[in-house]
Amino acid sequence: MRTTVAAAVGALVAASSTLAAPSPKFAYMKDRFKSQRIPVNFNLDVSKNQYNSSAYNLTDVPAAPTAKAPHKNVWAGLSNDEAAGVIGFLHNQTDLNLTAAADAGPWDNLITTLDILTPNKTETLAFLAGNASAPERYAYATISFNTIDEPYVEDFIVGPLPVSENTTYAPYSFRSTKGSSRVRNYDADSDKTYELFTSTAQEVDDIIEALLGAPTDNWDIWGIDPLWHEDGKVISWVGFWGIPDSVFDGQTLLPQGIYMKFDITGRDPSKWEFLGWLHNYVYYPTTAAFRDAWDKGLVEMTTRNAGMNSTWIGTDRKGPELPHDDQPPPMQIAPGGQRFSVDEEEQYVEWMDFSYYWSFRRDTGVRLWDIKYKGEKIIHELGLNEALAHSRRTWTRGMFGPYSFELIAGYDCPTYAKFVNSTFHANELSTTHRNSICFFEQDVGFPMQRHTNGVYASATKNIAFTMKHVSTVGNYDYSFLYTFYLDGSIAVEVPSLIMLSTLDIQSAYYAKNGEYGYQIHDGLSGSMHDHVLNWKMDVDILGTANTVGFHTVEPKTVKYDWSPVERNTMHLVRSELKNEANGTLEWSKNGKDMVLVYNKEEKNKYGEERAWRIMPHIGGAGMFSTIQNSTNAGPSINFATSPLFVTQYHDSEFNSAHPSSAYDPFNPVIDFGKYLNDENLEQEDLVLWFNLGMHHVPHTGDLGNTVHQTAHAGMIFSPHNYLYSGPQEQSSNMVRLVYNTSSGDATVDKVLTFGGQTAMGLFNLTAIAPDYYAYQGDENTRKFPYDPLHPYDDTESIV
Ligand SMILES: *[C@@H]1O[C@H](CO)[C@@H](O)[C@H](O)[C@H]1NC(C)=O
Ligand SMILES: *[C@@H]1O[C@H](CO)[C@@H](O)[C@H](O)[C@H]1NC(C)=O
Ligand SMILES: *[C@@H]1O[C@H](CO)[C@@H](O)[C@H](O)[C@H]1NC(C)=O
Ligand SMILES: *[C@@H]1O[C@H](CO)[C@@H](O)[C@H](O)[C@H]1NC(C)=O
Ligand SMILES: *[C@@H]1O[C@H](CO)[C@@H](O)[C@H](O)[C@H]1NC(C)=O
Ligand SMILES: *[C@@H]1O[C@H](CO)[C@@H](O)[C@H](O)[C@H]1NC(C)=O
Ligand SMILES: *[C@@H]1O[C@H](CO)[C@@H](O)[C@H](O)[C@H]1NC(C)=O
Ligand SMILES: *[C@@H]1O[C@H](CO)[C@@H](O)[C@H](O)[C@H]1NC(C)=O
Ligand SMILES: *[C@@H]1O[C@H](CO)[C@@H](O)[C@H](O)[C@H]1NC(C)=O
Ligand SMILES: *[C@@H]1O[C@H](CO)[C@@H](O)[C@H](O)[C@H]1NC(C)=O
Ligand SMILES: *[C@@H]1O[C@H](CO)[C@@H](O)[C@H](O)[C@H]1NC(C)=O
Ligand SMILES: *[C@@H]1O[C@H](CO)[C@@H](O)[C@H](O)[C@H]1NC(C)=O
Ligand SMILES: [Cu+2]
Repeated sequence: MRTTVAAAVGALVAASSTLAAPSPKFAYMKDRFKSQRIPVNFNLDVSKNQYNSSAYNLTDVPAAPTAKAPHKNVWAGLSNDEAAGVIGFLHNQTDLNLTAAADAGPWDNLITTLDILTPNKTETLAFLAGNASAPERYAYATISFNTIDEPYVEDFIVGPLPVSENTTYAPYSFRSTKGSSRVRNYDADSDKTYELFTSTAQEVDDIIEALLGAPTDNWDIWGIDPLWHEDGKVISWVGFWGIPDSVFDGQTLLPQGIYMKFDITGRDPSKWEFLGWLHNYVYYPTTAAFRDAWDKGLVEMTTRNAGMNSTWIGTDRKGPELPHDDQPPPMQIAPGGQRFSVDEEEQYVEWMDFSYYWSFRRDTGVRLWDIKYKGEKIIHELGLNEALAHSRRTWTRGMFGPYSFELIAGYDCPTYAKFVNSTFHANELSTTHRNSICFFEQDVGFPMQRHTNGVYASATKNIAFTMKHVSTVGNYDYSFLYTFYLDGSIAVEVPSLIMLSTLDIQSAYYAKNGEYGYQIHDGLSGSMHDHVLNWKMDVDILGTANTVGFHTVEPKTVKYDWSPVERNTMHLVRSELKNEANGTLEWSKNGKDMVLVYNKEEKNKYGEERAWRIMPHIGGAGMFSTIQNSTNAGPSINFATSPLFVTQYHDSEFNSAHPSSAYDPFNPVIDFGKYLNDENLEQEDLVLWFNLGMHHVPHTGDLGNTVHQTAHAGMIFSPHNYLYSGPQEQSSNMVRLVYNTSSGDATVDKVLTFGGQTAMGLFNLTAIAPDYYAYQGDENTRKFPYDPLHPYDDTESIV
């Protein structure tokens, strides 16, 4: 039997790699293979499968295939016309008292963002099953209400679309755990607070100049986000930051170690208060106290973080050139052309036995929908919910769409990738990022399967299909990859490249700081923090009634009839998740649990559930926030408290976080903790929420950028007893070399290629060299007033 042979060969390999000379046992095994008469052809048609040196002519590359989506993409974002209709409709609602975004000041109401309201799954499934027409389209708009003393933001549902006499608007509250998406905005007056920050600093301009080398005007001054809430007061900590003397935006590497604390409660600047100076771990509660200490020579002069005029914050090549590095490196080409099909109109893709739809949202970027494998749905929805950077400061954004810029062919994606646009709507503008999503196949670099024995050597290429986009949110560049493999696996990966962040209060400066990070440059500590990225995976394995099972390997001591002594062995223990009370999970120590999802009614012929397994794949998969019960972010980041959660699906439990929560983190629109109650998880529609990320203690290697190689995390989802064998066996890109075993020297008698084609001929690399001068910026179309023929271009105002 196959497994027996594999086990025997495993032993053989182990023996040969550990022993210098073949042991008698090894020799015996080798002979056994030699004498074995393995039929080389099985039932293959050898003439068809024999290696043909002229198999594939490069001059004859087929055109890229196109797909026709089986149905309308009901998750697709708003079209420009839909967005314009919604904005025009809202401006007509006198109750909202809106000012055009382009004219709005801090005391005007305005529409900030607009997106599709994802339809309820119940309606969507009926449509997908052909039982109902497509769900009506609705938008949701986030409106900032600023004409009042207690400003707030709130989301509104607008629809049905397109706008007609039937269109109405109403607060969007059914997906909030507090029953409302209204959030107080405590930071509506940044123009006025900025005036206060600078005028306060200017009072000690002489000290600033003596400590930092230049007076206040020469520094950027900005505060924390979100603001802190202490004893009912709204607190801003404000720091001095160096202004880089180049195009490199390394400002977050240039904290100057002087901080001011303000109480900016309310909208009346006359009631705001300066609360103190912080320098070198000494807190001065008044400017007078700071000046007094200075005059007495008690303020210690510390090493300056004066890097703005040097190249260390930049990303350009530095240092001696590496050997042979001036020669072009290996590269991948696609000699056979594109082997997947895309329906750009409906945002639908097919590759091998996979198909799915995609959508693009302003808050979370790309999402995948209705992922099918071999014709069966396995995942209804897969996408990012929120990313968190947390230390003594906290940072969440919920805005990955706006920063999903054009990709760099040949670097982000191979030159042969298919590139498509993405569009988002904010500030009454619709912005299209050209070529910001790419699709490509590539050879992963190691075979999907390989084997050598006494009579043959075989291998299957590991060709994977990836969809990718990159969001550069401030100083973080997150690459988001969805990769599909021939063995049925689907991986979610985030290599993130971080223009190093040192946003922590005080600890960013190097002083007395070993407990919070390493000193990484003159006057600079790489302050430690966590990155947590939360994902939603709405699984539907052979129907929506699903169960999570744990198949755990445990040690066991057994007394067998056939053995006089007890034997220490291992066994498989099966259990199932019953209830959301137990739905907060950690990855088990020693990887002993296999976490499976299946429909209990769907067993294979051996009586095993046809399952899919989720497991950590790369790097910081399965991590979670070190800081629990965050003093900064409170319940708004409850999604980050454990590596994996399982909940029962509800149309109302759509996301684990909400972008507006950062305004008032202790009263979040969505408190993910509230999703976990006592609901049943057995044979229900289930959602898995998992975290990827890293505990980031920046070291000198993080300068100027934290690199993708180690700041990389991924999760993988694979068939488990789902099929009767490994589906990679279907790939034609497999070879088997059959040796002649009769003579002493191995010679290859036959090469079986199974229909796979070897590309032959000359490939014109010039024709695929990217034209980097064709890289383009954004295209913006103003929606109010709306004039699609005269797009308005302003690449600065991207939110
Ligand atoms: C090899 O390929 C060429 C060109 O496609 C074809 O004409 C020929 O029949 C093939 N030979 C075999 C043995 O398949
Ligand atoms: C490949 O195509 C070129 C150009 O059409 C032709 O000259 C050449 O004969 C072809 N080679 C084979 C093996 O078919
Ligand atoms: C808004 O009101 C104006 C004036 O009544 C009307 O012409 C326009 O069609 C309305 N727009 C929408 C989208 O309702
Ligand atoms: C409408 O907004 C303006 C500012 O844009 C404000 O001055 C005015 O008081 C508001 N009207 C009402 C009725 O709230
Ligand atoms: C669609 O209709 C069929 C036949 O009435 C029913 O069995 C099935 O459950 C329906 N599916 C959905 C998703 O509505
Ligand atoms: C508005 O709703 C009514 C009643 O449902 C319907 O008859 C009419 O066709 C709708 N109008 C539009 C423009 O959809
Ligand atoms: C940086 O360079 C500018 C001139 O390019 C100079 O004016 C400034 O003083 C320099 N700053 C520091 C901190 O060296
Ligand atoms: C991508 O965006 C550019 C610029 O707006 C546009 O010219 C092009 O047609 C778009 N491509 C598609 C497929 O929509
Ligand atoms: C499930 O949670 C309940 C309540 O927290 C606890 O008593 C029980 O032991 C848990 N069961 C399992 C299997 O973990
Ligand atoms: C979170 O911290 C607050 C304040 O320190 C405390 O009152 C509360 O009990 C804590 N909650 C949990 C769940 O630990
Ligand atoms: C979607 O589901 C929510 C929550 O169950 C419900 O309140 C809402 O009415 C549904 N929307 C539609 C259009 O059915
Ligand atoms: C290779 O491609 C370049 C650019 O498309 C073209 O100018 C050149 O003629 C091609 N060379 C050959 C040998 O086909
Ligand atoms: Cu980091």
